[in-house]
Amino acid sequence: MTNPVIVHGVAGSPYVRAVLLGFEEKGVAWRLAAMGPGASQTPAHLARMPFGRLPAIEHGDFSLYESQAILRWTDAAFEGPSLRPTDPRQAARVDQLMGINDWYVFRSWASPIGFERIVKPMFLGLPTDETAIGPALPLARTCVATLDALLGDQTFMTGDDLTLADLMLAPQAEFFAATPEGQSMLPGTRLPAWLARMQSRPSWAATTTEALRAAA
Ligand SMILES: N[C@@H](CCC(=O)N[C@@H](CS)C(=O)NCC(=O)O)C(=O)O
Repeated sequence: MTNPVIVHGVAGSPYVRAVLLGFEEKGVAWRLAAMGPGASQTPAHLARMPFGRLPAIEHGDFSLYESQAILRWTDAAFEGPSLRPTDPRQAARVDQLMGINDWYVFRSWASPIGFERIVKPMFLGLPTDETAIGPALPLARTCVATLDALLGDQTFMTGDDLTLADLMLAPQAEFFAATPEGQSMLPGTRLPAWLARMQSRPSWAATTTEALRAAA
């Protein structure tokens, strides 16, 4: 497969990074079609992704949005190491973790906490709204405790092998770990060591914000 998957997104977005990690781990060629500020709400992007979120991908005449779907398609459509176990219980655990990512991790670690602490002050020039963070702290703590318990002493989230669950969760974890709330909640759990294992992979180095900006 020589034509690259076109990924519409921005460098630094955890969801965009999750799908890029999937392409890297499978050895699939991709190209980031970098979007500018506010571009997610333009008619051109809304035609690709009616909910105005990132990423959306195109491959030949096939287009797709929703990161879980993109990751599952990537795993099923391309050669390379399998990123979803065949064992039904382990596969169910992967699906559970991907659901936890979308429903609980994103809604606390990423938005509001990461958005208020990192995106607003560093990228939008706006002050952090402290009142938005407090209500998210209980859910953020539940996410930390739950993911730590599910990880346990395993290498990856569901066992010895890297899966789609690791690829979705690790970018969110790195984002959260850069906030004061993450720096207070994560130490003492097994999550920092798991994140370090993810950060040591070649796929991680190939998808940093710096690497994406250099390739643009
Ligand atoms: N359910 C979507 C969520 C994607 C999402 O929320 N992406 C964030 C960036 S990490 C986004 O689009 N934020 C709004 C924006 O950047 O304009 C998916 O799984 O792809």
